[in-house]
Amino acid sequence: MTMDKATFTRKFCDRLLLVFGKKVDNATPLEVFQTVGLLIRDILKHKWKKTEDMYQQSKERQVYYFSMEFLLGRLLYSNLLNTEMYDVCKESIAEMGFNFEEILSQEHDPGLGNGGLGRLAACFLDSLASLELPGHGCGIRYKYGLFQQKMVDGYQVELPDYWLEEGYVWETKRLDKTVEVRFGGEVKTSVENGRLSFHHHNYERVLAIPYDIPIAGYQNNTVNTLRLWSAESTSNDFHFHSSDRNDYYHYLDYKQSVEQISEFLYPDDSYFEGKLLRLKQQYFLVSAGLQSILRHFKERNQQLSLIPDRICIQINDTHPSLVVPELMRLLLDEENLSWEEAWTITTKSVAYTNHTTMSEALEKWPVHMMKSLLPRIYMIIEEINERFCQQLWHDFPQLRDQISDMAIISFEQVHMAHLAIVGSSSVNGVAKLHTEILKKSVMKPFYTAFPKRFTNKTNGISHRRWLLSANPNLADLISNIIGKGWIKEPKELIGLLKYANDASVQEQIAKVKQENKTKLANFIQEHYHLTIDAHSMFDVHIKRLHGYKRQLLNTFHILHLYQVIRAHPHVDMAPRTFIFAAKAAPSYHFAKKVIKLINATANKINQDPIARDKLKVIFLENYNVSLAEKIIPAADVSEQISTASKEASGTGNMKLMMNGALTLGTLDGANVEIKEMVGPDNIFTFGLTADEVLAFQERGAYRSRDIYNGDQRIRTLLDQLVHPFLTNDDVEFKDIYYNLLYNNDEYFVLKDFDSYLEAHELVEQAYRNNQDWLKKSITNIAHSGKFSSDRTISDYASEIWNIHPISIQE
Ligand code: 26W
Repeated sequence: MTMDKATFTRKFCDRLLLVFGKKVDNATPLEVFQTVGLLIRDILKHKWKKTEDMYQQSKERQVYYFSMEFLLGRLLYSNLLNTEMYDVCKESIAEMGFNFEEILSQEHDPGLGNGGLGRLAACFLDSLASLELPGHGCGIRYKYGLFQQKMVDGYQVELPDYWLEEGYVWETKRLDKTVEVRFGGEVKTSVENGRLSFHHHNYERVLAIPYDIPIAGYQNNTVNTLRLWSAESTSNDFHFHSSDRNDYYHYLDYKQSVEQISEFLYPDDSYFEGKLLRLKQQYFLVSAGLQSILRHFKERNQQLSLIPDRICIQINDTHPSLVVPELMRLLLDEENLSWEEAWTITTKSVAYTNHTTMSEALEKWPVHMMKSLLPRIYMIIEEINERFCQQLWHDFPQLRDQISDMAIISFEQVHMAHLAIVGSSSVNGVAKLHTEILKKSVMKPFYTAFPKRFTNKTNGISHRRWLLSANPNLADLISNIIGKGWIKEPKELIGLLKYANDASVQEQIAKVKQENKTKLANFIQEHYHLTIDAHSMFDVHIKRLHGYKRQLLNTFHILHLYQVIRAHPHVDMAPRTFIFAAKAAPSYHFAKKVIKLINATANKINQDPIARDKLKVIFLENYNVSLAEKIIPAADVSEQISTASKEASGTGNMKLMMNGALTLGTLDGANVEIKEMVGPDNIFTFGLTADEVLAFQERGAYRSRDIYNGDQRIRTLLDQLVHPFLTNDDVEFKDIYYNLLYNNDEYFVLKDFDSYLEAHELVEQAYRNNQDWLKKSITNIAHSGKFSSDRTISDYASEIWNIHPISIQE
């Protein structure tokens, strides 16, 4: 159902009047955005209903992607493309006298995720719908998303992100789909008809209210659902007419404790903290999601044994791994199945994706917490554990001495990764190297016991968001050269390869890149009052701030370059602009110091006339999806420099490659596969390999102090940290200094420094040979089709989910 411009404009004016009581000449940009959003939502609603009906009738399996995070980004632009309303809307808006870009920027970017894991979930939803696959998201509607980051005197300051302030135009509240989730209390048992029954008493009741967001496929009729749950209180349990005058206060306490559950997203990324509220959030998501799926299933089916044929639940890391005991609970206690029946259904329906091997990120809940918050769930976990350990003892004699390492409950902790592996039929890593590390080390005994369960699914990104929408000029150029087929079949990007040496194509690619760089330079001028040379090399390091991602190594390289310039003011080098953007977890002291260091470095260098036309450094605040969309199209160099073995995959590497940036990276995560695709001439790799890092760690053979002693450049850099050089004092960066020298540099920053500098030399040489650089750039774009999430989702669909496209007829 598309519309012509006149109809669109007329409907727009009607809606504007109806909703805001305004005429076009006095509407604000926000009102215009919301009105357009409502009109596009109307279009989607028809298709949404059709999709739901078709799925309801079909016997095909559907997948539910359970995730604590969905980092969607703004939706208007992509929904306009998806519904083929882009041109009509843009022209109509312009004719009414509004600035289209300004209207788009009114949409509050929902920050319901931390980083890679949440953004991956959003790319997957996009690909599921675009491939006409029946797949939905299940998450939490946090009232506050990831904090907004402000820089104050070079320090990160966190402000609340109240993203719902103006309402969220894409969501629909579904009160009729409310379910109840229970916390705390006690469990009593009784024997009824010869069967042990479990009764839950004195629990706290929490209402879970779903808000649905339509997820539209690209120019097809599929509209899937992202269902986000909000926690609300119920007043049913309170008898306000009783004589106890404290009832009212008890009620308010209860209301507050319930609403807290979906209040905010935890800002921790790759670091586990055993906070009770977080455990509440996880169970809330899992219980609400499963109840609603089962209810829906039972509307269509009688036989519960059909569940695995109709439903698949993918869990995004271990955060939703309570699906295993919760599904067991529902089947045992509510549906009266036997343990064996329930276990077969559960394990056949659940699949688990691991996103990290770092021990500090692995979730282990204290037994006492689980027991008191979720008494029945804990009983079920105990039983799962008991049976699993028995099975190991009987079926895997070679693993007998490892049972305590593999147990789900040990040392008074519940190991969620073990629960997830035991309770599912599939375990996957997110890049080849990462999956090998899981199999060879982190999950080795599980792999020995269940080799077939483990597979790799290398991550991908939505080429529609990260190329078609974020970089429309490049997208148009590509379509002019190889046709539009790549939008639906991203593999077709490979057609560009034969133009890699074509002077005219190179020139056009260069022109688009230059326009994007100028646009970013203007943005920086406007918002930061900093002039950067739009013709300098844009070297980009954008991702969460974490020790293992080594923003510190990048900063040391910059400080080293500065040192060289100060010693040789006329040194011949390509002018460079270093661009950072990153949020640090509010309690991650070291990461916040690195932010301050980057800002202090920027301050020093940007003000020094000696460095004026060679070096600029800028830290862009509040990194989020919308900012990424501005930076990535303008990047020349993509910094992917994690300590090898630590970055499970990385997805920023893919986004930047797809936009023609060249990777400067370690052989970590998906960088390895990018290198395999583009070949060694079209990527710059350096540093320790994953095997070397793991060997150093095992043998305890690394000594950062030796490197400090043996390398004058490093001594100079580190000593600057504890002298008044970047700031006026000598204490600001002492923690970084101590971390490197006294804590033995956990992430091998000093070890990889030399090799990183050499790689940078090669980058510079390559950049100076403009034609050769463009050839490399085009080669990267051409090979990036492999890293579309369409490929990833096709792999999940055929190898894990066993789901098939359902074409929705108009
Ligand atoms: C419990 C604390 C916590 C929070 C978040 C632990 C772990 C996480 C996530 C697993 C962190 C994360 O986002 N991991 C990233 O996932 C991406 C998608 O697979 C990968 O590309 C990144 O390499 C990985 O760091």
